Amino acid sequence: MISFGKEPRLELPSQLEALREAIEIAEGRLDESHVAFGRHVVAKADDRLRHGTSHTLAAMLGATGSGKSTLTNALVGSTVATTGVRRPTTSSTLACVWGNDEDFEAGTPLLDWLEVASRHFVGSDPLLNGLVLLDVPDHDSVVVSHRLEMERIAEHADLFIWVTDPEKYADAALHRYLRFLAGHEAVTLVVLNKADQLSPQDLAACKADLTRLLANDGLKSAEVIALSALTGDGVDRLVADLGEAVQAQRAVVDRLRADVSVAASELAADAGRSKEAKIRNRDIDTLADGLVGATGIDAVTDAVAGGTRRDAAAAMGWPFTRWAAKLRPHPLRRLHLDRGSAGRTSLPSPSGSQLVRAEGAVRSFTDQLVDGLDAPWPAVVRQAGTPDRDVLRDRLDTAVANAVRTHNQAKPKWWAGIGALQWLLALAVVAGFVWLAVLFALDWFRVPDPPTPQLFGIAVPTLAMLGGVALGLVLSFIGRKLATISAKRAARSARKAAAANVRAVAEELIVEPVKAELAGRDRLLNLLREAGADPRFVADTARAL
Ligand SMILES: Nc1nc2c(ncn2[C@@H]2O[C@H](COP(=O)(O)OP(=O)(O)OP(=O)(O)O)[C@@H](O)[C@H]2O)c(=O)[nH]1
Ligand SMILES: [Mg+2]
Repeated sequence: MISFGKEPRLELPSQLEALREAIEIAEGRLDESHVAFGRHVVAKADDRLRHGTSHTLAAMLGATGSGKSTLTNALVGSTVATTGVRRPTTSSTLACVWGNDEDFEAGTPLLDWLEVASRHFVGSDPLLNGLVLLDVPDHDSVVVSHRLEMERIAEHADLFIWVTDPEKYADAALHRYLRFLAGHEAVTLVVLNKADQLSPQDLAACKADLTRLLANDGLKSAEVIALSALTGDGVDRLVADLGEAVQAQRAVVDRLRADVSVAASELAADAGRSKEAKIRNRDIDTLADGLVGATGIDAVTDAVAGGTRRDAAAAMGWPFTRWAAKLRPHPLRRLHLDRGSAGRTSLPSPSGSQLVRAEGAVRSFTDQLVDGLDAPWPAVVRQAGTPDRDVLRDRLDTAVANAVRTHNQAKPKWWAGIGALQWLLALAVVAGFVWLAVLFALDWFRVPDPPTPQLFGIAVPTLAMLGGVALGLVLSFIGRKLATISAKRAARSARKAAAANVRAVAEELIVEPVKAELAGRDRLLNLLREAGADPRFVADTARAL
């Protein structure tokens, strides 16, 4: 009996879809040959399903002389296949089709796809209608083309009938193929032919031995059908099994489902075990901190502080010396960081050690994430989370520059107040000076002095001039002190804004790609499970069929 096994969770179309999507993710990440095998399986399944499931391609496979052609004739009921003593006999595949005329017609595209030219129309048999029996060349003669043809047909068949005999049933060549078929048990029949050559006891022993060997190959529930193609003994049992398979029209789907499972299993073996890799907020903080340190942020905040002090001096300084503050270039403009500037800053390029620190921060971030993940994910995640050095440098530079450029560089209102006071005091100084100059001139021309008002016993012009100078200097001293506090505050908030921008860059260039890679990995593992991955089916050589 063909065992159809446990009903898998998903039907073939869903399994195929899962494999198709898994391959997209696996591309470039998992073993290239396994990805290629998966693609091949999907393409073959699409091709086979296009021809429907009403015909079942049953391939007669086995060593030369095992009796494949004789058994074909026995099943057909007449001599359609050449049998012989001279080995090997069959050199090209013969297809025998059961059914009515329409069935034969309908099977033509399928046989064209299979590229089998010799076709025999058997006729109608209610049990076997829909069966396409393929008498295939051997796999073990010296003729290499026979083996290639056998493998080609086995690749496309829906059902395998492995024919062996008491002499050859333990041959390594046969069991090498059978081992590839782990996972294909539902579509595998094993025939022990030439039963007529053995006594009932020897036949039972031989059958038991072959059953044991099959179990070793991974075909644990395979049943051996002992028969004689020559005498016809036991052939009815094979006919019954074939009839059941053809009626159920399940072999096409079961064969493809087994292929999909094998392909998924190989990819799953590459993809490793599933293990959660969580990105914590504090890890992103540490990463962002590490990157801020690599941006030359100190030079920037120094420039912000210096710029603030310079602006404060220009706004609140002593009017008679205020112009001097404007002679020096503005620190922010010098770094190309003033409001309205664009493009790269003139910050010095990060030093070697700064870059090493930045890359170290990136590496620590990815390293702790991939710790404990199976290959290839540590390398894949590291690569996803390692931005190009120049890109990272440019983006960090822009992040810092934008933070400062869009940062509030407006001058506080109280600066204007103190500035106005300074002008008033300067006006008093000038007025006092002019007044005194007039008095001096009058005295010089011996014109009698007009009465000069006094305050606290000092002439008002003198008081205005000296008091204005003294108060102006004191006010500019106080202004400088207050500007220092403003400068510190501005530097602090510029640093905060720059750090926020750097964090956004870290999220975009490092965290998000890493997240996407980890999500892709989880998705891939799920898809492979859906496609029917099973560790028992992993045999690299499965693609030989
Ligand atoms: N005694 C005995 N001989 C058989 C039986 N089946 C086949 N033979 C003989 O085994 C020889 C080979 O049979 P074939 O049917 O040509 O074998 P084949 O597997 O098609 O061989 P290739 O086409 O070379 O791969 C022939 O001489 C058959 O008569 C059987 O059940 N009993
Ligand atoms: Mg033959």
